[in-house]
Amino acid sequence: MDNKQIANIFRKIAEILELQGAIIFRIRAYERAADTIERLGAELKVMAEQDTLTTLSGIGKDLSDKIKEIVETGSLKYYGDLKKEVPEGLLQMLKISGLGPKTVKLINDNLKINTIEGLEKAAREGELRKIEGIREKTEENILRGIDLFKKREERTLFYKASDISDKFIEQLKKMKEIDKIESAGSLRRKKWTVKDIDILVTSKQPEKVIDTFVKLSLVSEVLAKGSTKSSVIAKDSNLQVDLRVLEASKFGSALMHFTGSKAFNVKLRQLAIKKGYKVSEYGLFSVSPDKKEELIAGQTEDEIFSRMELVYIPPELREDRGEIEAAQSNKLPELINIQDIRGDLHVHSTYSDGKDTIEIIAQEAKRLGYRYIGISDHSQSLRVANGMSIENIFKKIEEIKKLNKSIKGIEILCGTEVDILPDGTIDYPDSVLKELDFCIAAVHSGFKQTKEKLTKRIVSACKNKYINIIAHPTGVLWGVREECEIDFDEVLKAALENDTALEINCHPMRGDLNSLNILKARRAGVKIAIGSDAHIISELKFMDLGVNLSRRGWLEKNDIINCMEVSKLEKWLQKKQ
Ligand code: DGT
Ligand code: CA
Repeated sequence: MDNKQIANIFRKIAEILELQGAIIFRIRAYERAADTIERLGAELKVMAEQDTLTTLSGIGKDLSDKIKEIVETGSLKYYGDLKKEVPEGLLQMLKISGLGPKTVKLINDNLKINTIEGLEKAAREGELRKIEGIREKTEENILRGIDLFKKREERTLFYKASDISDKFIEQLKKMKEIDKIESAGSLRRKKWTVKDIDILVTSKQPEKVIDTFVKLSLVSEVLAKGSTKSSVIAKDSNLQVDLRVLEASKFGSALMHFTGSKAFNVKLRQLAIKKGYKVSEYGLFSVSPDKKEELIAGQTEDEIFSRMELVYIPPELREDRGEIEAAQSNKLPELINIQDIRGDLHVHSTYSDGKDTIEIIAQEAKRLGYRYIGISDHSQSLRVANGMSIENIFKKIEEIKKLNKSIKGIEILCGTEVDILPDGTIDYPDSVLKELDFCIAAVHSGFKQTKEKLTKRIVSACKNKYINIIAHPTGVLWGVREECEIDFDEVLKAALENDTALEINCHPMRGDLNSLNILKARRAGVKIAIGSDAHIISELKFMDLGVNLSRRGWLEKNDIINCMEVSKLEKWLQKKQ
């Protein structure tokens, strides 16, 4: 377990204690310990081994022993026991965004509600606002939180699901009875979130494959087991994994069908009918006037596309957004790969809330094959993220100058992720912005403003001649906040007129812009920056997720500023001034 996971356990303990009405002193002790751990540079695991945990502020003998227990065993008995003391439903209620232990306790004390269903009913009926201390607004927020919670329970982030799917595939590949294996569905289309995992294999011994599948150590529950099909739940997740065993002759058509999307399948079927064919999961058939069907393709997707006179359509594009028409006239975009990314412009260092120094980030970026790396720390107003004072910016510029001389093979660019404040002003004056190699601007507060106000804030940032990129434009946060209402067409117009790029923020919690907005940006001619938003070097790999999104949004190299060579990028960044 890493520091973050340990801090999380302490936060959860504090929440449960608060639910139970424990004395504030005990609650605060756990919260303080979590704060300390989150800010810690060193690894708790190492400190536990060296027995130096009690040197940390707020960590005495008791908490030190608890950390050691977590490090050694991967869990904490006290936490397990504590969880058993409260109804499961109350713990579930704590998972709702914007609903803290104090309010949960208040609701439970007054209305004896201890399930999410009960909470939703009471909120819909306006019962909550009758409790002293709960306003109508709180009730509305709770309902919104419940919606987000349900969505989060129903779907899993791609990056988690793909990890689980890879593990299943790795295990299944060991079976000599399996020939081909692929994941299908939204996972293959690389959607940001997926409902379930669909795995297709070919084998001459389906029953043996199914028998092995349901017994994999990765399985927590078997939902269904047939002779060629089975559904299970993956361990440590809510995720359903479906396995289908197929004959080799139908693998291509089944893969195409179960990859979807549904809208794509429908469109493809219509096209097939126009051509005198029929397409289904069982193959591509020619249909004679007397309705006799003859199989003409099915083994591979290539073969089916080719018989339909379509060039191969990558799964990420199969959403019925014009890709079938484009494939008919060979006008599909040339999608990018991770190798096309020449640098990352959205990275946080120890100058704000990042965990690594600029030097370490630069070395890692170089190892990843990047030609440049942009360090974009938070600005002064964002205190929760240790936003940088103006004085520190000048220190950072000097440090980067020195590092650029000492580290060869990579260019370090000095940037910022400056706040667009609620009143629309930028958190640093132009006199500071102009000293930087590039500027990203972002909204981090005032999300509840009207659509007009929010749009105006972003548009005015686009117009600032030092601002090159707008980060996570819609502010969406998985399970926490929906996309803010902004007039996206207005934003596109301002971005285009002022040579400002919009960001695809790769952080798994964000995925902002979504693929539809990316496609709109591309069609409008607006440039895109793909930024990992890494706060530790291990997160630089989130870039993969942004590349997936860019593919779903039809982007080509020319659309993306961090596919440019460094000299071209530097010219582009200067273009506004
Ligand atoms: P998800 O699971 O919600 O993340 O998204 P998908 O696309 O993986 O949806 P899923 O798992 O329900 O179905 C997998 C594929 O099977 C889907 O992309 C297309 C195909 N499919 C499912 N239901 C239908 C249907 O009613 N008609 C057609 N044409 N295809 C379907
Ligand atoms: Ca699916």
